Amino acid sequence: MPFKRPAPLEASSSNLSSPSDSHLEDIEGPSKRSKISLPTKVLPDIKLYVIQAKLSSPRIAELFTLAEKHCQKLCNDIDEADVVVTAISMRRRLERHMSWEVATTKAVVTPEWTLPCDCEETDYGSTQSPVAYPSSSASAASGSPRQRKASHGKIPPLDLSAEIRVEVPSHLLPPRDPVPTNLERLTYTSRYACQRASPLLCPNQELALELDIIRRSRALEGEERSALSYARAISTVKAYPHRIKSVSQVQRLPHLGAKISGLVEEFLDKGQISEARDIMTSERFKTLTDFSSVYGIGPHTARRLFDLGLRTFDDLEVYYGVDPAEVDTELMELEHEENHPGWKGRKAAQQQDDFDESWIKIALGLRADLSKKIPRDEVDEISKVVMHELEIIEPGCVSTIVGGYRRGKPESNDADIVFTHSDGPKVKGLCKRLVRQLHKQGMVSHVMHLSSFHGHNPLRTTHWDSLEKALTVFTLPKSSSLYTGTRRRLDLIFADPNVYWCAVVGWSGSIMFQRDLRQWANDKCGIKFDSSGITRRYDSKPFYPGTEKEVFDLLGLEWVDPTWRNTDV
Ligand code: TTP
Ligand code: MG
Repeated sequence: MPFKRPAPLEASSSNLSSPSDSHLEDIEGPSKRSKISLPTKVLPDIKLYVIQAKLSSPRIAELFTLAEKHCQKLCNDIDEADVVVTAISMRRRLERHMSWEVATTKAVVTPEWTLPCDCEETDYGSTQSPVAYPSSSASAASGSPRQRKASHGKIPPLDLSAEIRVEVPSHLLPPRDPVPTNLERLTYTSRYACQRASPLLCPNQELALELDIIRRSRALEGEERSALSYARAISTVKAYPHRIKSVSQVQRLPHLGAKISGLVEEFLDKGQISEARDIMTSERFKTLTDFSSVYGIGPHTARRLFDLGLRTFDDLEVYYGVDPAEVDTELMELEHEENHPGWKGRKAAQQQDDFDESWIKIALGLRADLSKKIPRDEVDEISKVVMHELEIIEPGCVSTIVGGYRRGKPESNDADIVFTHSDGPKVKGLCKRLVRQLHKQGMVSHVMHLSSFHGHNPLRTTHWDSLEKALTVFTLPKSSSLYTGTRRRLDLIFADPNVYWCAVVGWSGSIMFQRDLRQWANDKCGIKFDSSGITRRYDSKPFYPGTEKEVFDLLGLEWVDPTWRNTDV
């Protein structure tokens, strides 16, 4: 963004230049200079404001003394200043002290503007002042004044990138070369889904879909064990690499017992499973499916509503007294970690009807939007926009888009993003700060669950992940080329850098893959694994995998790329 040079500076000095045309540039830290002085030709009527951030107390005192000595007026209000002195080199950091609009009306200079004595004799003159935030991009290609200075060996070279980032350790970034999946070392006969290669679409996808109807019906009816059996069978089918022509091919595969083998046989004969077809035509299944698609309505509530005679979304809206206007304006922010199950318990919570009914009301009002699938490019855009806002409040974060997107799904029901920062303590409280920032920018309208951070607890019996997270409703800003105004579900998950890759693995899914990872870790390694960490059971020793592959290495597993973790339909 172009800066306007302040008139007084333009007209005044030969010794000082006003912000000249060049790009935002990084500057040498003030600590390297032991002594400073104002230029001999001073501008007496300049009002000076010193941003004290990144300056040591002695240096601030020195700046003040020099300003006074040279009759420059120090002011307390940044808005009144002609010149702002700062050691801050990044726009986003500067914006914490003054708005960019205000910055563009002033000369924003580095402390070196108050030239060191030894530099006064150099050619550090009217075209080469140490300007922190110069006015246009004109000289970007040729280099800034300070860069030219560097070529004289006087001042170290500068990084001219406008997006100077806090250094992110490479292990927190995705590997430069993706780790290939050695399919030959994965085996579809394994009992554990995390040892099988499960593509997004498998050669027996129709069979998997048919079995999934029965699984969903069982889950809706509260028959959890049966639902799990079907989920396991489906995950086996998903990993079977050949088209099934005869049931004898698969009878010996794990999780395909007599009952499900019979269904496979029926499918091979008739191209469908009669029980699945019956389920599909039942009013009860259709209604329970619709009702439980509303965030916050679990199978138990869905069944209760059905028993009350409710059948349609209109019935539900009347029952819950949905007022669309209210839905549009209200920001829900619920923080009751104590009483509310963590996200991992989300499904369980829905089953137990643990959800506050006011959530249901909100979710019902948002149903039209939230039921629409999110295409991949929009997930990318959401991530970009969110990272931009995060960079403003905490530079140097990294993130991975997880969930179905990461497994290659062309469309997702929500966007899931895991974040961290190489400086662990900075992660604490960051989720809440980001949500507030996104809300301030008009992007997050609802927060369905905001949990606070607590450490990984290896003794916890129930499987809740202990990461800091917010389940939100998000809308892209109007400035986005993909803006449609459609509200989307966005899950933000913050992990300590030590457990970042555990969180990425855990949230990448799919569900059966995760379930079996935990099972494998427990059965074979004596380790407790979940999205919030890895600990050895017998002494609770934590392990901190430095990469995603290291999570697999630690568990003695072959690497499986996320695109081969599609164990669910
Ligand atoms: P989801 O966002 O619910 O699922 P998804 O991203 O795979 O698919 P979509 O959003 O399109 O519906 O959850 C994200 C990941 O979290 C999921 O892939 C696996 C993990 N997860 C569990 O481990 N257990 C669970 O009960 C759920 C719901 C998710
Ligand atoms: Mg998802």
